Amino acid sequence: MLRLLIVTLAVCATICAAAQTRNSPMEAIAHLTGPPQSDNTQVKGNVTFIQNDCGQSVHVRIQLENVMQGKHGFHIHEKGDLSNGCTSLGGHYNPDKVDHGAPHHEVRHVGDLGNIEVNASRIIDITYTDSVISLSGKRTIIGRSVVLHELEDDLGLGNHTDSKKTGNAGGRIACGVIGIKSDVDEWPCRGGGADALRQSMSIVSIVVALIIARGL
Ligand SMILES: *[C@@H]1O[C@H](CO)[C@@H](O)[C@H](O)[C@H]1NC(C)=O
Ligand SMILES: *[C@@H]1O[C@H](CO)[C@@H](O)[C@H](O)[C@H]1NC(C)=O
Ligand SMILES: *[C@@H]1O[C@H](CO)[C@@H](O)[C@H](O)[C@H]1NC(C)=O
Ligand SMILES: [Cu+2]
Ligand SMILES: [Zn+2]
Repeated sequence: MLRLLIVTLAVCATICAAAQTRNSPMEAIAHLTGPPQSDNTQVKGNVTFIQNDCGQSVHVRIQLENVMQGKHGFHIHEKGDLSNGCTSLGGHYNPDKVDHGAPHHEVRHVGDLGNIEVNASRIIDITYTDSVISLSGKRTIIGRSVVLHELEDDLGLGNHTDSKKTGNAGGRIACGVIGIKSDVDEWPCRGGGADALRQSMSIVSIVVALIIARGL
């Protein structure tokens, strides 16, 4: 009986450890294009997202060209539906139904990534980290979209009526749907996924072990 108990606990420990180890980061990509601008050029490029494990921050790299110099609102929008170009992607991804804000604000839409500032080269290549968006879990941004706006996002601080909804960032000059890029078989934390199963199995084995121990 004691041997069985030890074996059970060992199995549990192995499963628990397996649930905490990831071999490679989760990676996603969106390819962006947009409608012709006033000078007939189109914004193009990509945005990549890397998250090393569920619950961790996401590293965002934005590589775009043909963007007009200046600040442009940059958000995750709720839908991945391009049937009407950038206009059918819905509003800012906002599962908490709160006001629009800046990335560093306590109150913000999940999708509020602030502004990007483009210099005279009209090319941008920047990387930053956000701790609110996620590639995993119930609120994954996979299947949603990125949208670049014509104007500066006022971060909810302006006095326009749309300030607390959209940041009054104007039209949509480029967009793309966020898809899986990395070679990862299992995406953890997708509500009730493999992780939850592993966890409940671990709990079951502990309970079984305790019952056996009592019976000794
Ligand atoms: C993303 O865009 C940059 C700049 O245009 C390009 O060099 C890079 O190859 C692109 N990456 C992918 C995966 O398409
Ligand atoms: C303009 O931005 C690009 C891309 O982010 C950067 O490589 C370049 O050095 C910048 N140019 C100036 C003059 O700051
Ligand atoms: C807010 O409105 C006032 C009066 O209409 C205007 O003078 C001011 O520039 C506006 N501020 C911002 C940040 O838009
Ligand atoms: Cu937007
Ligand atoms: Zn917003």
